[in-house]
Amino acid sequence: MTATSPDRAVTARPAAQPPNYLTEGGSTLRSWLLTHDHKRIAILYALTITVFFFFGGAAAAMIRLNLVTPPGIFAADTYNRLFSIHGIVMVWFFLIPSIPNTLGNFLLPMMIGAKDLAFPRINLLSWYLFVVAGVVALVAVIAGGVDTGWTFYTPFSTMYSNSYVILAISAVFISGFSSILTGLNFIVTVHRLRAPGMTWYRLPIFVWSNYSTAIILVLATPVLAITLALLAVERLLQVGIFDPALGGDPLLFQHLFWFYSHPAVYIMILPGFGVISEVVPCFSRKPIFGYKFVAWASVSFTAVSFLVWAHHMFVAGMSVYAALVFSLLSYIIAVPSAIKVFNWTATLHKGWISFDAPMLYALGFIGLFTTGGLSGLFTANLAFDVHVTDTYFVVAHFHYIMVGGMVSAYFAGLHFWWPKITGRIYHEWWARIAALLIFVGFNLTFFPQFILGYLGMERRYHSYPPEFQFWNILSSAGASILALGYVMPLFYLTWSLYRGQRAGANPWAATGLEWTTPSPPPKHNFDKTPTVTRPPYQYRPEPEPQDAQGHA
Ligand code: HEM
Ligand SMILES: [Cu+2]
Repeated sequence: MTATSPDRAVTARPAAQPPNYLTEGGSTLRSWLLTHDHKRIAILYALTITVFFFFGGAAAAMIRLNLVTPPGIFAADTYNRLFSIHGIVMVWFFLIPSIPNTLGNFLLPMMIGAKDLAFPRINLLSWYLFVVAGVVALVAVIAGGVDTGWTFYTPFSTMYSNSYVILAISAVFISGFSSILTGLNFIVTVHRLRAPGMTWYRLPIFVWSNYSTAIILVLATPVLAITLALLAVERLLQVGIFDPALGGDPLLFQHLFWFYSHPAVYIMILPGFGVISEVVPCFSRKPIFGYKFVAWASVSFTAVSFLVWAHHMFVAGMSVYAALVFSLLSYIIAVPSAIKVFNWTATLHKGWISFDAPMLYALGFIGLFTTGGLSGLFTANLAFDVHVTDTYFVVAHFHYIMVGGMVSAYFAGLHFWWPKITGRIYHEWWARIAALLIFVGFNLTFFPQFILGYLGMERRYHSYPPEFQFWNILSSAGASILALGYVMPLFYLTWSLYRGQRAGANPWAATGLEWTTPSPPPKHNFDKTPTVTRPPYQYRPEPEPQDAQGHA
């Protein structure tokens, strides 16, 4: 489909739009800041996390700038603060809230035929907590920063670091409450507010994914909260919990931290799986292959993600037998991931594929996530991991998944639902160019890091031996392309808000209840609660009569 395809049902109608959630209820700042509408709260979140994304991105740019030539332009201490704030902001203030709180908030009620989330006020509270947490994080940075890395390992963080650890962990602690409230809200909504006929097996995979994410949010986040509270107790009161000099156990911190943080990586990636599972069937014009397997693969992460945390600790000094068990369990977690990749691929097979921007991002996701997942199998291998722990190999692994995968999925979703959310159509060609730049820039940035790690370049150092410079230059060059790719949507998406064509109700001819509403949707989503009679993804594997253009 191209931007001019009649299938988009573009109404070049300059007249006033029918009332929708953007106009109903007022357009004052107050009406936004006190809104209970899940769609407006989604927009508030989107604006907030965009700020954090570029803030974290700025830190990343400085890191890559520093690494162009050893010994770099920043002192070791400044460098430590840069990568710490980069990690903290990207993990807790971008990745974790990214899809659930923006697209999830907007779409979850619409996809199940509900008027809102179960607890609209708590939803707003959740955003306020997030903003307070973000402000505390910024205060920590302005005060002088934190130098522990996003992992806050003890006893460095409790006894030795003289940076603003307490402020930083308070920020993460508060954001945790926001996560828990969102999780609870999603779980109750999916259980209680499904429209008549919306049985579990008629739920879009996006709902299954966000539901599974919500369960992990609720189960894992309290563990992080307790761990950070204990950290604060040791730092402030010198009570021996983690510091061996005080009779504590530093391994305990690592166990507790990763008991949260491994499941948290699935908090970050699962909603991305959900987006891809919507986009791939739509642009292949086929039902998703193996719906039940994909759905249950999502849910299985809520259990298996809690069983592998100690694979982050293979060299930390735990028993070799324990390491063996965690290594084996880590291989198991690859199974549901692989199921998803196989099923998306099978969905593409013999599909009527079109390469619109959301699909380009989605295809990018599949390739990059698979690369990240396969490198995870390398690190899950005990003998190999001893060699690459704390090197750039691990940095490459998780960036392939979290940036190549998750950020691409966020962009796929943002472009896919942009016409629904804003009622406008962005410029397709700019969007395709951005998707391509992001894919190329990403690989150029992070593939060299696999090589660097394998060659032995340690992570978290401001300088490195000269023989590593070649790959570092490539990586920094790639980062410039990547940055350009990330900045472009800011412009063409904003432009579309003012000058873009108006979108019809269903510009992609997609299935799903959200597409049955006007774009942008009215405040209460549905005038009449819909009754669901069919499973999702009832696409026909053939060209729509009008949209033969632009298909490959
Ligand atoms: C196929 C499934 C996966 C396997 C087998 C796997 C395995 C591993 C292992 C063994 C490590 C530790 C390496 C080391 O420190 O030496 C690791 C690190 C990491 N993985 Fe994965 N992983 C998988 C998927 C994921 C996913 C889906 C994400 C994120 C969405 C992720 C994010 C991370 C992060 C953030 C780290 C590094 C943490 C740090 O030290 O800062 N992984 N992975
Ligand atoms: Cu892990």
